[in-house]
Amino acid sequence: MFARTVTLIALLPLVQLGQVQGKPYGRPVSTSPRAADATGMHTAADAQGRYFGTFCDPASTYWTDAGFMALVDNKADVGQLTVSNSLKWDSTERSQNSFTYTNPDKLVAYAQEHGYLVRGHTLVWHNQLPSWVSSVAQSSVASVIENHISNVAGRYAGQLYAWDVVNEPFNEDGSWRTDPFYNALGDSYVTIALNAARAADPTAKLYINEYNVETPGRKSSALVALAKSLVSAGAPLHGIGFQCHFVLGQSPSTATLVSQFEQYTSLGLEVAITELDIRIQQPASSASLAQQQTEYQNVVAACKAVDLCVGVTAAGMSDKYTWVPGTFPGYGSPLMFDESFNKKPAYTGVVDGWDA
Ligand code: 9MR
Repeated sequence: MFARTVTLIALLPLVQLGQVQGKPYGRPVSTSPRAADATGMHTAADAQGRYFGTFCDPASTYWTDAGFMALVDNKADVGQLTVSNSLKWDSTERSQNSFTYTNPDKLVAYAQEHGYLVRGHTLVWHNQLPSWVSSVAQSSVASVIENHISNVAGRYAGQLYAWDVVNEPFNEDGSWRTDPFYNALGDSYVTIALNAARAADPTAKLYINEYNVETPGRKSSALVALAKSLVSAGAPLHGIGFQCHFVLGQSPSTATLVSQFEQYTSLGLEVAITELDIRIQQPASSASLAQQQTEYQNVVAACKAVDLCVGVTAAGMSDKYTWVPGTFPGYGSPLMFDESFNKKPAYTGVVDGWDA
């Protein structure tokens, strides 16, 4: 297991980590020949020129759980990490213009030392916002966004593969969330945030990240319209993140997901699956775990089928550490390893999704 001491690493200006590692992430990959014996979740992805990764955060109790971190340390299964909480506004700028980076620094240093791609999550989101942001005069909201992004994205310039610049802008009916950003600036806050992120970090891919846009509907249509508008205006938008938080039995087919992805890749944008989990009504059974394997395979196969789908990030590795039961009572078992860190059938589903 890697020692996770924070190693002082010169913050050398890095070209995108993917290119530094010689991987073609972020650009169309041809039907690259499949590597022989790609057995891990990331080795199978890498054989297709993509990545497989997971949410990970030093602020979480699992960071000192050796059994769990052995899963993250296994480069055959994990090639990318997303900071799941410590880069959110309530962690980085808890009070105005006072910034804290202890845990993101630790994660980025660990990733650089051991060769993981890193996704930053997230710069502008209605949730996990410190209360002071809601008290900012509307005339100052743009400068508050720009200052936040300049500081946070600027600190990691050249070190991240991508940022979720804007997270979850829409309501389920496709209307805009009425958060402090939209209330002050209308939909222009998105362009303001993207431009600020581009200025702060010229190399990271800039994403809008959303959930419940994996099937056709008003929310999906709203996001497609936003993407088209931003692309036609020349805004620095590079990708769309599909969170993919699914309920067993209700996850989309491979064909449906491919169609949803292609609404963006047809605009020249890349896509990524950014928070994949498939929750099961408890207690899980051998039948539901087998179905979960099939659904994981279907979802990963959709990414593989779309050249501009650059990778899949799961919302964790083990059922021991997941947000699901606390948010969806009666549901659990959403991930690829069980609570004792044993592989579940879902693990095989991921590998087979890349190898299909
Ligand atoms: O994984 C995150 C969990 O640790 C937090 O407690 C939770 C707070 O809302 O947020 C989880 O991640 C969210 C992500 O940032 C955005 N998509 C929805 C995820 C679940 O809420």
